[in-house]
Amino acid sequence: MIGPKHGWLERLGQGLSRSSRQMTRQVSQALTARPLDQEQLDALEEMLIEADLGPRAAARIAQAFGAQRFGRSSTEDEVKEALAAAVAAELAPRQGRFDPLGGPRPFVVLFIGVNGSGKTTTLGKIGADLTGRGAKVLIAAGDTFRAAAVEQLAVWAGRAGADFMSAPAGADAAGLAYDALERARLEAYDVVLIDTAGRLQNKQGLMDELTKMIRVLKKLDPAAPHEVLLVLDATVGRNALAQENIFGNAIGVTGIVMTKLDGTARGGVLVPVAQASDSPIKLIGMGEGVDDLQDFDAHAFSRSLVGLEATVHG
Ligand SMILES: Nc1nc2c(ncn2[C@@H]2O[C@H](COP(=O)(O)OP(=O)(O)OP(=O)(O)O)[C@@H](O)[C@H]2O)c(=O)[nH]1
Ligand SMILES: [Mg+2]
Repeated sequence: MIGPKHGWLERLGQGLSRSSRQMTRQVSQALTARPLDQEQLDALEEMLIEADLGPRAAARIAQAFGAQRFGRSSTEDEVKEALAAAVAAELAPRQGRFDPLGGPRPFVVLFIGVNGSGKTTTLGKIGADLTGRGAKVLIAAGDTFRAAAVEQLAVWAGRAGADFMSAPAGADAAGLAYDALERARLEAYDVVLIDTAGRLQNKQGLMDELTKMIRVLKKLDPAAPHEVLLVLDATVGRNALAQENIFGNAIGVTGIVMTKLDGTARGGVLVPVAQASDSPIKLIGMGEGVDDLQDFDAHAFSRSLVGLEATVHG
């Protein structure tokens, strides 16, 4: 887990405000006008699809909503409460826990995803959170393709007070990953965070490199990497689904991080991604700052997504 930051519920609500406006602008008006009928339920389903929730979840949420409120008149808050409950029912089974200090040491985390999705930023936030909680953290710049990537990561490592390893541009990323884990074992690190490239010459080249990184890590520790986080950018909307598909099929992903939920009206896309993926949603990114990463809480997320004040599920 990520150490809960003060005011994270407010930040979640604020971050998702564009998405919640998109979700509920038409919905609330349409559904409070008269007692709920089939025509309104069909319109609701359409609107949920438009809000990127995907056809299957949209159909189920509309059905669950209808089961609760059919034939009754509703206030805006009643609409939102019923919608939040229906969305939470979809997401709760897809919520997972990122717990790098609760497993074996050193705990190895690999960050993968297309270029610009937020891998390096997410790694930096996690590094800072872990050192802040007293962990001994080693960060490895496994993106050896882009020189600027190493510098960007070095800044995050410095800020976090974590140790940092890099290799010359163009060096073998798998070799660096191996060296990092070897050092971490010798020097008793708690966690090793390994960044990767988002783009190489071609897609197959990237998948081959990631597969090789995982293979060489396993030579040192058959259980490593203990976590393979696929980082997806919410602002690309339904494109995130295609990315989940490609990486999920090629690499053994263990958890999803959905980033940039603060900068988009398309936060609803988390729902179809959660359902398409074999691995749960573990973390969400709500901004560029060091504190803008949260554990994924399906209940709080669902409430914020429909514009209700988020609460922690009791
Ligand atoms: N608003 C917002 N911006 C974010 C978030 N996460 C990352 N970013 C920004 O997105 C941009 C790309 O993030 P990076 O972490 O560099 O992405 P990357 O996946 O490492 O990209 P490559 O190294 O090119 O593969 C940066 O400008 C980040 O500050 C987020 O949760 N919210
Ligand atoms: Mg990067």
